[in-house]
Amino acid sequence: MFITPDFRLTRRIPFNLICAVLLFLAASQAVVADELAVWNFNDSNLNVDHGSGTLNTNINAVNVLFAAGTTNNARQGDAAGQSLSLQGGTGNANNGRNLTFNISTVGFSNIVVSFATQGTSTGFNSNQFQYSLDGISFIDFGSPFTPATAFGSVPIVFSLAAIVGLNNNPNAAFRIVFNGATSSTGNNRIDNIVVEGTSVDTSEVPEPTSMLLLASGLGGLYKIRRRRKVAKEGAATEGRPLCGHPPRN
Ligand SMILES: [Ca+2]
Ligand SMILES: [Ca+2]
Repeated sequence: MFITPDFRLTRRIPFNLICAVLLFLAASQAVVADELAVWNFNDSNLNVDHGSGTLNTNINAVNVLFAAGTTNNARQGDAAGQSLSLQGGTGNANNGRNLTFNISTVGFSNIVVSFATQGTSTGFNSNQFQYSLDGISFIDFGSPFTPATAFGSVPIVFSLAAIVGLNNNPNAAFRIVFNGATSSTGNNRIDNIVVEGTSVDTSEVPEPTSMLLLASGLGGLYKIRRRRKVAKEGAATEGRPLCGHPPRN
């Protein structure tokens, strides 16, 4: 059975669809997910490797080492390279000490912190993630976690979207507090620390030029529709049959 296409529908869709796509593109300019800071430790130091931020630890320097890393949670094509390796230290002196990273989240919301980790049987097996709104006072987030014995492929992820105080905050900070080490050489490796957010920077709202292009595009579409309307009215006046069914106005 042959079905005659409904020309009213097929000729109306492009205009509505194109308008919707243009409006979506304009709106999407203001929402861009981004990595604020990434540490891959491949250069065997605590300096940030992508983005900006600072990373510090009060663990005894002799117990801050670097060992084989992983591609688990790696970004921007980073190789496994090295990872940070933190030891319990003599007399397990490093229990209760931490790794702290400060990152400005200005222009971003929906902050997410993630990293890959593994630990030996006598390493830190009870680690607490924390966040700070002022870089001074830290608040527990979630329950203590125990690193797996191997990096594996699934990172530890803390989604902080509900902590609105972390949005657009120049003093945002995060911390991992290590506990549970039972030997001096027991250790915890950490690799590919990533702090991400969603851009809410109003400077990314479409620029005047973009808005002009959008407006001119919509104006052009209006003119096309207007010409079709005039042609339709002219054809009706002359009593000529129309090809299919023109758009309803
Ligand atoms: Ca690495
Ligand atoms: Ca580095």
